[in-house]
Amino acid sequence: MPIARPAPQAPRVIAHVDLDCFYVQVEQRRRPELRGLPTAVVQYNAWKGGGLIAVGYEARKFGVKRSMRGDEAKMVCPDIQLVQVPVARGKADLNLYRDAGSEVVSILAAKGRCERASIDEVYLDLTAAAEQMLTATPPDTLQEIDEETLKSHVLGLQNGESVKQWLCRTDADHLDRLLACGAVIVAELRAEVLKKTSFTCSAGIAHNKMLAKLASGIHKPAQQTVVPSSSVPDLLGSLPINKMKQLGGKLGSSLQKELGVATVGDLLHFTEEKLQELYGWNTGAWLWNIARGINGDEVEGRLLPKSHGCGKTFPGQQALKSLSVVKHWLNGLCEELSERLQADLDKNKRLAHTLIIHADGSKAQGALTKRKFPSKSCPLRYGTAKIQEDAWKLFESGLREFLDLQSSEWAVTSLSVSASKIFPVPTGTNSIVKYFGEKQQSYSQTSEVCDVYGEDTTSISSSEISGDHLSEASDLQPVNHFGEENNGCHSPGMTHQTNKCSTVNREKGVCSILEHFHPIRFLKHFPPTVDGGTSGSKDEETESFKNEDAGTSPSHEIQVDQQREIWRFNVEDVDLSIVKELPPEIQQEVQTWIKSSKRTNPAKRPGSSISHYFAPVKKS
Ligand code: DCP
Repeated sequence: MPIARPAPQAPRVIAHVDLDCFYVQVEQRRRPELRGLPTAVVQYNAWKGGGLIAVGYEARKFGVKRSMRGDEAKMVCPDIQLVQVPVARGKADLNLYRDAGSEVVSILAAKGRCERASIDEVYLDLTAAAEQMLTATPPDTLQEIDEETLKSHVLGLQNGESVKQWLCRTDADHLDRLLACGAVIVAELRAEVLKKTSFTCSAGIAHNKMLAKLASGIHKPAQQTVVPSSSVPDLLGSLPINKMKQLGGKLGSSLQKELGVATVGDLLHFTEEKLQELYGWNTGAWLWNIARGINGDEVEGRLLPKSHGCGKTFPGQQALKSLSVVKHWLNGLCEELSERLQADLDKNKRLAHTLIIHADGSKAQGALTKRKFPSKSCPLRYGTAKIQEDAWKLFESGLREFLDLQSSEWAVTSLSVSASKIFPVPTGTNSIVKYFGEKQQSYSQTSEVCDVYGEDTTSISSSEISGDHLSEASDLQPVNHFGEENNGCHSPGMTHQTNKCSTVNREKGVCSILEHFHPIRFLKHFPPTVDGGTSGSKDEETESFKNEDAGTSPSHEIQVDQQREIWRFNVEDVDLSIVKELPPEIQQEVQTWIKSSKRTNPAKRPGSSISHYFAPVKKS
């Protein structure tokens, strides 16, 4: 759902950079003999020459389109070079393209806050760089303006004014002068990308994300378009409503059918109150804003994806009809996901917290329920075998619900696994309580949306699962569980415990770390194991909990028995350097536990530290 955000107080300069026919460029760099030739990248699936997923601009001149299959493309362009997308584990392997996208991101990020919006798209907030340029070296003071900047398209140029004249106007308002600086900066960045990667890209430069994104697609390939404020009414007045992001679906159709709105500019005929009356307060306000080109969305400083996912479709005859075949494919997807999670951990020191599986399926005709295959999620355990095990349990659980206890024939037509809630590994200033807070938060969050026993996830759609989930919006941000004002007693995300903390501990006069270990019902289903794991059914979990503890002396554990529920924690898992960061009263409390525990049993269990929790399971 779109969110209505007011226009920012100060003007911004935002660029949207989009790589041209991206997969084709990556393949042409890999195989230079393809440069200049009509080229397309085809999906893995040889049927009718494979489906085209990227079409080079030389091939587009012949009328080749992404909707075609290879055979069809050959009919309109006999010389077309069809390159198959790399394949691993029987499905497309996009790592080559992801890595190529990362190369570009690292160049663009040099000039301002950078948000990687998809595998080949980036938003940049260039406000500071543009302000600085305007103060130090505005375009009119430059001895020469480079060719690439002069090739910019400036929307709404009047009376035969040239781009150079527009860029160098000294009587222009501050907004336009900032945009002129933005145009120079983006042209430099695009030249840098070309030099370092050999990729061309196109860009839009405007005062907000929405307008920058609209502009980047107007002139392609290898061009840039500037949107001065004065050109916005004309731009939106001619923009079909379904071309606007978030208006391609039901909302856009409703506007067309119910209100007769054909272009975004047509929305100007409605008051904000009317739009809110029809579509609700938020959506109504958002529609009113976009009609005027107002968009307050921030460029998020994010160079890495918010989630990782991989999936595969099995259309028609390829549909999966037995558990063993599903397991085969699911295992392959989990293996890929696990590799990517591990690479993210190694390279970026980030950990994912939630595993999600999504499937689409069909049932035999005459099945009693029309229920869709539900998405399922659970806390994520690192290690391929564990991800496979958990994903399989999630699938089985989803299948049970899908069939609604009826035994009917079924077929799976798409399958995907993804990992979300990816946060940096807590280090240095992160306290142990933050660490536990996040774990609890993660568990409780997941228990709210779904678990292996019941609810469906609503956070992720199949379309989002096809690759890097750069646009997923539901991720929690890491939370400072030890804010200055709360003295370690209050923890966002643990609000159910806050009252208890303030009442119980006010009586004691000290806030106890025990509060943060307070068990929640969900832990019964997913007890933390030595490696932070979860297990399947309730009975198995209890057993698993015991098994995991089998080699451990009970005296090495803190047992917190509250309300007859037990939360155990290995004392040796406490990283002493982290304990030192806790508030003094809690430090004292933990130190007392540690001392008493060591007195009871001085035996040392090897390799046990909090970092051990994160240690990935070695692949067998
Ligand atoms: N892609 C895909 N399947 C799709 C659409 C796109 O696999 N249905 C991949 C191939 C594209 C890449 O994503 O190269 C980026 O998609 P874009 O929509 O940005 O299209 P291109 O970059 O190919 O072309 P353009 O120059 O029009 O942006």
